[in-house]
Amino acid sequence: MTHQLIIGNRLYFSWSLAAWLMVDRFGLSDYVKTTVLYPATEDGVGALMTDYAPARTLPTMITSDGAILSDSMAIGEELASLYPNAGLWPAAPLARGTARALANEMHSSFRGLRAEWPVNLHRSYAPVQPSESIAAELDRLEAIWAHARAVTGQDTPWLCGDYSIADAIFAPMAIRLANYGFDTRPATKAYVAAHLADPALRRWRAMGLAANQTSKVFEYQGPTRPWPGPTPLAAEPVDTGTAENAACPYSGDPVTHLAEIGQRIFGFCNAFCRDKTVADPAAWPAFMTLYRR
Ligand SMILES: N[C@@H](CCC(=O)N[C@@H](CS)C(=O)NCC(=O)O)C(=O)O
Repeated sequence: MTHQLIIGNRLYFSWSLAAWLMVDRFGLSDYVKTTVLYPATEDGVGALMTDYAPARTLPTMITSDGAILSDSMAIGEELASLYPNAGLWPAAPLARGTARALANEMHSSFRGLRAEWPVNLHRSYAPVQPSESIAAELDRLEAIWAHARAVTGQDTPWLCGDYSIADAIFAPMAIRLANYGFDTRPATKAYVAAHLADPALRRWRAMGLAANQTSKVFEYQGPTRPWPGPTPLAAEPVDTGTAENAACPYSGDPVTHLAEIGQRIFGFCNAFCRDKTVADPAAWPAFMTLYRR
């Protein structure tokens, strides 16, 4: 039973990130095949999606039964129904109700932040002074995050106990706060840092960096600063050398592309597998199993 998730450019498309996390973060990647579209502008999405009508926005999931879900929360809810044991929502009613309320508020609100501070996975910016309306939205964001933690009372980095749809849908917001330097108050800083360190989010970013489809259209104009997440292991593609491994850690196919990682040579079955690993080796469990051997 395979579903198809259609997403946008991983460097910029925030709702696509949320939906993809609802798949990858809950171990559902074997059931959902991902297709990436690269519209030249946000207005250009619909023109690329005529095969998926009536969907015209990203993300869209087409289920194995043919249901067309062109909305990130609908995708999350359907995945939660299809895979009830995957833990997309918390099991306990108090945590689940709180997670649902927060996720839906994220989905229906925070329009100022969404419009003024575009998400960017390949660069961050010198801290930006929030406008009055954005400052009010930031206060609201911090209030509901604090509320969720207080009522569910669990000692995890996430909002309602274990990572849930509520965290997946706030991941782009956490990146925004990091992008524009608003991750300063202690609880917010810790939550943003947890997202930036999360291996699933790091895999998404690594694939965006590997695809390298940068576009000025989606960029905020302002002075940049280094990426605020964990520094990846040093790695680079190389043309010559002998790989330690004969088979690609992902596909098991013969090695054709090489990278030097931690002063050792590893091989992969295509350029994308190599480049996504080079972008952040520690994000990839199959590679790290090989690396630690
Ligand atoms: N409510 C939708 C919003 C999706 C959305 O607005 N996606 C943007 C890209 S992030 C898009 O496809 N825009 C093109 C358009 O609206 O024509 C969801 O949650 O998935």
